[in-house]
Amino acid sequence: MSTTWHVLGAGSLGTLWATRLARAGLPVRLILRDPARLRAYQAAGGLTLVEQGQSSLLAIPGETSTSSAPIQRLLLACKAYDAEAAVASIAPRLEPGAELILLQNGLGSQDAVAARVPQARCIAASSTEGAFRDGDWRVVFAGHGYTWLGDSGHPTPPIWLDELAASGIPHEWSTQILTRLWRKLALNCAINPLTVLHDCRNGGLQQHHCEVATLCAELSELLQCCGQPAAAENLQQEVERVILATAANYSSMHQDVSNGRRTEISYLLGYACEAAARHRLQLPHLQQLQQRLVNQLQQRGLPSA
Ligand code: NAD
Ligand code: KPL
Repeated sequence: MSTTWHVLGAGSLGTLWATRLARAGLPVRLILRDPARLRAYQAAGGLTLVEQGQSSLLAIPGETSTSSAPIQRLLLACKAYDAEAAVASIAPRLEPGAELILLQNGLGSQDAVAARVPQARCIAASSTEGAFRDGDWRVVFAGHGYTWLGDSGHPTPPIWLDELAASGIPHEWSTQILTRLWRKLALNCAINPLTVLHDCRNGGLQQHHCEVATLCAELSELLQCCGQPAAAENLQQEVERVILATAANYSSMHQDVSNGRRTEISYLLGYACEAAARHRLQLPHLQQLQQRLVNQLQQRGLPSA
């Protein structure tokens, strides 16, 4: 009998994972915020995945965090700023040796979660897949990509990677997951805040080449200083490549701001600036960028942390 995949967070990535696992015949249960959300979910009859214009409804069972069933495997699919509280809400249900897969972008939330549940194995993930909700309980699979998974404390891969393969979830076990997370953080710090400040698509940053280059130089210095030289390699080149490859897209932070949603700033630029301060590293452009972004968020009445 396969271990149940508990998925906490029925947003874009949570739905993308839950539906693919369930479609492969694996046992999945969705953890929802409260009884009202659970009732709404049950009324909808399940989660819908829209892929290449085709919709499929998967009747995945739902529950709230207060259900009594023990949890052996949990996919944590909420935003970084919700991760610690979400894990605290299910912590009493974790079985000894439980495994958590943390899908949060940026850095900082993974350590906070691990400190909350020292009895569990925490596996961090870095994903380039793209999905968005086009309605309640519906997700559109927008961008094929890859998910790297790893546990910086224990290099042994978990036994359930073959279940991801069976579900068609492209992935790779990485023994250098921290390097992957730092590299993605640096990319996001070099691109996302500028797209908000210049109110442009990623491609619009081609007009701000010098600003991007200066940020990449400071971010590379930070990565070196934090013991992540591999994450610093050719950073500017990769940032420029991503700007070109995603020129027509709005960055995730731009989308959050323009939809009046909270951003993950504290786990991206905020984390980078705190790390610089800890190392007594002067990175004036990165610090200015953070201040400009905070001002912009405050002007719009959005949380700046
Ligand atoms: P989302 O906002 O679409 O979904 C998060 C869900 O978690 C929401 O439905 C929210 O209600 C739920 N949630 C929060 N706290 C909860 C709790 N205590 N109990 C139950 N549910 C709770 O977010 P997303 O876009 O799926 O992003 C999740 C993470 O994945 C983020 O860190 C994001 O940066 C990262 N990511 C997303 C994408 C993408 O394409 N969407 C791609 C790569 C990485
Ligand atoms: O990950 C991204 C995002 O928008 O969050 C990219 C496309 C790489 C831009 O930083």
